[in-house]
Amino acid sequence: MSIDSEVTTSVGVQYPLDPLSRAEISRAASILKAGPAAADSFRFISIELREPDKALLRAGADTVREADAVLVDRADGRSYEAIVELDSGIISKWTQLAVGVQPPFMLDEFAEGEESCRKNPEVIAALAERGITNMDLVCFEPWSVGYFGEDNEGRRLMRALVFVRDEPDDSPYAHPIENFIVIVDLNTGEVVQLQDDEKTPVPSARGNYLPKYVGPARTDLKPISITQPEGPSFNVTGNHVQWANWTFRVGFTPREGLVLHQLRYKDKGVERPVLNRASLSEMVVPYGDTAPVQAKKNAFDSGEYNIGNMANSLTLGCDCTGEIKYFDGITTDSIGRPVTIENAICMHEEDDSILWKHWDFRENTAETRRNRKLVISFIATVANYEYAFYWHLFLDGSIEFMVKATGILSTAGQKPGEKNPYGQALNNDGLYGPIHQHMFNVRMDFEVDGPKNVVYETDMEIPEDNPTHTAFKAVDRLLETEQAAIRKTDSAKHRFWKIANRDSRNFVDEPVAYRLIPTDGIQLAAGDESFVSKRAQFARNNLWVTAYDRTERFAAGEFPNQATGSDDGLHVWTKADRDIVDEDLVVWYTFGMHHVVRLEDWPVMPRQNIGFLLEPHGFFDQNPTLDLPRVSATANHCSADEGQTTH
Ligand code: ABN
Ligand code: CU
Repeated sequence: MSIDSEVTTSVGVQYPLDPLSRAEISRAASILKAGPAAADSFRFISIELREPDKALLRAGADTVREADAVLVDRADGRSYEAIVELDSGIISKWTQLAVGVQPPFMLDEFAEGEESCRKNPEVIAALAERGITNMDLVCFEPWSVGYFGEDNEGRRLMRALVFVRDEPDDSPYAHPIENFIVIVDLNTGEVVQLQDDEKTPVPSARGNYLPKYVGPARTDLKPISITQPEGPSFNVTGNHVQWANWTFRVGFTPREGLVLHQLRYKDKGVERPVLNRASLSEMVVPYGDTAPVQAKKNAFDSGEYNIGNMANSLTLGCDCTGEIKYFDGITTDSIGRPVTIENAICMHEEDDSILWKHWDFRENTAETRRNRKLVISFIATVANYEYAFYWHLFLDGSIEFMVKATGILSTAGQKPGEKNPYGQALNNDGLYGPIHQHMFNVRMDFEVDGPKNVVYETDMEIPEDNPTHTAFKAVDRLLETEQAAIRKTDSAKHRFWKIANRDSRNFVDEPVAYRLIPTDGIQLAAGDESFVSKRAQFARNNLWVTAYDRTERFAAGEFPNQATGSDDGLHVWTKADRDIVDEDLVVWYTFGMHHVVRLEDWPVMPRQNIGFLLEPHGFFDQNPTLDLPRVSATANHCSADEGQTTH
């Protein structure tokens, strides 16, 4: 087994929340290989920073660098969790997980699984029966088998959807081989099942978006150049960022991708905490089509595939424009070597139109201040789809989380002329896009002016005593326990939630707060009796609040791959119904997109924005941006030193 040359015993000077360096990953792997993971049959799934205890960090105590590792032993299919102390080399935990626990798939397993399908004689013969003989053009898309009530005897199983291209750069998604599924054991490489059912003709019309197929690009659009002649307004030291009044630390994990740590807003010279940690905790994409292949599609792209591992290396001018600061994402391959995803995280500023304006019509003067946002993002490719994840920080203390869903539909085939009621025909050749949802959950370890917070639900109410018939007011209801805090959005009540600190009072003696504006607050459409709903219970509701527990990290549990959903995740932890009043608490928000496929989503989908907002709500004593400068006069910016005289 090869061991990376960067093995070292020195870990250098880091902040305790900095992701593991390449050297630290190599060291953790070599310690495990010299110990319990000596056999060649071990596959590393992840080696990542074990974040130090928050109480220790807050107290400024010394912390040690530790790695959390997850491994699979291909010899017997058992999985393991380990903790390695990097300085001492001590393995402080080596735990065999229960039979059937399947950590996320690795990228190299995708390739190995596809290869197992491609060279399998039964698969080759069955495809030949369908007239498909060039195996190089066949794509076996490595989905997890998920869980549908069967006993998989602890096997690590990929359920390959199969597509065929006309030539290597032809889009496979135009040509699904419907009713043809290959199930592969990723530990043994064995094809365990071939499901070769009704021979629906493969749609032959192409669905390409490459210029060579589409034709010449239009020429009418003049360049837009974003220039910051004096450079960007952020300062970066290691993983620490300071921008406008904001400070935070950038993190990256294989499971979550981008993580924000210690997000604070400097107000009157004091750095006030808002979020201790925020990241995508899980997502699921369940399909509503009952066709046999489609009904089993539900991708937990974080917990089944480690979405951080699938982060793109971003390209200047394409993925982000302007004055960019990139951060690499460091992850692990199957043999424990560090893998650097260069430029995995992009950070830049964007103009964001006006922040505030008023024209004093009596004086004929106008004051306008422009907004700008700091964009911190990463983009992951999960086979067919791209998800671009953005945190936006604004000058007024607002925060936005946005997902741009793009890429290519996961398609299906029907007989030409048929009209599947659960999908949208994409052409007249049998290709259709089944209806589905993209559901996301973001975990936010709030710390609004300190660790002890409460959550209120704020609804618009019309009082019974309403003689003028005009009355409406906002009414706060304290959510006292975890069960009481399992909530759905209610747009008729203009519902939002406030995360407040009752020990920190604003100017008018109210608790300082941030509010969560629940945009895109949809819920899972699949019935409660479905397997996917039992596994993705986080998506049955929009708000969950838990008492902080460092082991509760991911909304559908630590290992949702092939799991039943019965013993881990938000719905299990909240059964304890812990007190969440004036406690260190974590807010989990589920939101999503109900993807009713349209023709315009083909052959590549224009981005759909999905997300939510966090806004200061009595956190500041007034608009915190009065000190913004007027926009300076330039040829194409309206401005005047003494105020504008037009509006
Ligand atoms: N979107 C499901 C998926 C993710 C990664 C690899 C294959 C399939
Ligand atoms: Cu979609």
